[in-house]
Amino acid sequence: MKDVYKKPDSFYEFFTRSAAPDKEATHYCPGCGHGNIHKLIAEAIDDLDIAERTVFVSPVGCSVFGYYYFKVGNVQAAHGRAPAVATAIKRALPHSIVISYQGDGDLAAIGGNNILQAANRGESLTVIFINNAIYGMTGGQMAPTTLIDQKTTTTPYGRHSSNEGYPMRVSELLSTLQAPVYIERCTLEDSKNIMKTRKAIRQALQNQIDNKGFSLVEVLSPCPTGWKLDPLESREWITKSMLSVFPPGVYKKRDDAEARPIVPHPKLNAEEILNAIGVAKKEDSLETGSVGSDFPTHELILAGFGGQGVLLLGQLIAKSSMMEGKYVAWLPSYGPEMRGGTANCHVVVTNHRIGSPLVTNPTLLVAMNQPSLEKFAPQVRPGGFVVYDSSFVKDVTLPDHVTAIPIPFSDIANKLGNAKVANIVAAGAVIALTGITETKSLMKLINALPKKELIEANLKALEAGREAIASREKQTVGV
Ligand SMILES: Cc1ncc(C[n+]2csc(CCOP(=O)(O)OP(=O)(O)O)c2C)c(N)n1
Ligand code: SF4
Repeated sequence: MKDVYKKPDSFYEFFTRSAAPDKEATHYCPGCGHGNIHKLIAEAIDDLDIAERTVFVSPVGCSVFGYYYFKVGNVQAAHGRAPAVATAIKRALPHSIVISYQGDGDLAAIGGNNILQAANRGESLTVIFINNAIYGMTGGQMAPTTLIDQKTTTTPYGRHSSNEGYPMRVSELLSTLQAPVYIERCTLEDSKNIMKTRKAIRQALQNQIDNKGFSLVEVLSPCPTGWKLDPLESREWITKSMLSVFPPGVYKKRDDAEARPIVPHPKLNAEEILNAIGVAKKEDSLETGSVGSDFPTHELILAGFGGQGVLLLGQLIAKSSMMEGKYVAWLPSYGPEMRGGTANCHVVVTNHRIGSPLVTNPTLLVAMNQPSLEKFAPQVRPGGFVVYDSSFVKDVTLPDHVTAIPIPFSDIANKLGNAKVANIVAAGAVIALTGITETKSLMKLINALPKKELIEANLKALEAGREAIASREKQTVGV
């Protein structure tokens, strides 16, 4: 047999998340164990020939960007909810191979009950549990697995059992349950143990291929950044400090476990689903609201940096439209990272019930910064509008089928004496352009905002936004 040294095929050729998108670097810190474990998983997926049917569920934590690396099906789950999301995928697609990849904050803290219930139900999943005894992504806070006396940003004098309890031993805890078929704890302290981890990951995947039930591999993994050690010291710290608290080994292996029968679930159409959950389809499901049938449907995406107030902008438009008897939806979205991400919200305002709050092809985009324009402008539907903050957005290339409206929201807000009201300038512009809601309804909401000192500037900002549009020809917006 010939040894072949190459990047696993289950990885993308380039990892576009990293600073240099044409390079092979990941976003992980030097010496971080996530990289090792990713590689072991990707090699196993290749060798077991399951890439076509694998779904990788990455929740929140440093592993959140799994989808930038694994060339398989990917779903990003809310913090701690990967086992529930994985359960849904596995049950809907019984032949898929579902990997729930979770950190210790994610799995043992916020998602503690999720993992317990999934393990107890014996879901046929493969869980890879990265135990680095700390919250890495958010800057090194205490996790349930943090060691006694270990210093973290939230236990600066060390963890004390009298105050914070004891390190949680997840493998031991879950192995008391009847259903799981395989639970093993491994470590990344040295090459020998990395090879053991490799074997355990393969076993856990093979169990799922054989449809045996719930398997979990816990991996003691270095977090040099959170531990404030260099990569070599981190490996030594696992040996010196972690092994006595988290002894490696096989905690559960049910050799008697038999392949579980795959029970096909009935496929229901929309009406049958509504009946099954007790919501009978009503004749009036498309009844119009109190605004009349000629009110057009507005589907907006409002986007900018976190802190620019785009979520509030969307809330104000939605609430004010709701006060006027329209059907509305407001769906916020911000990156899973703690800071520095973009924020956006989807807003639907219409005269009939809304099936989904998701806006895929907006009638109008408000872009408060360059990345938002670049990301969402291509989605704007033909005949739609792109209103952008020309104080910041300088490089504008837009599809021919949209109308671009530059307004210097931030410069206008600064002239009014407060940069914070740029989002309200945008609100004035949106209202004037679309007629989505009435200025007086929005003024009522502004008057009720908690920051009373901003009321005057906000009202002026609303008017300034309206004026910026007033000079333009009246156009029909919405569908
Ligand atoms: C609902 C929710 N609560 C809190 C956070 C903040 N948060 C992001 S990552 C994280 C901890 C992740 O730690 P861990 O699971 O141990 O993963 P690691 O980063 O160490 O790999 C927290 C609390 C969030 N994103 N969402
Ligand atoms: S903070 Fe820790 S877990 Fe996160 S990438 Fe860095 S070393 Fe890895």
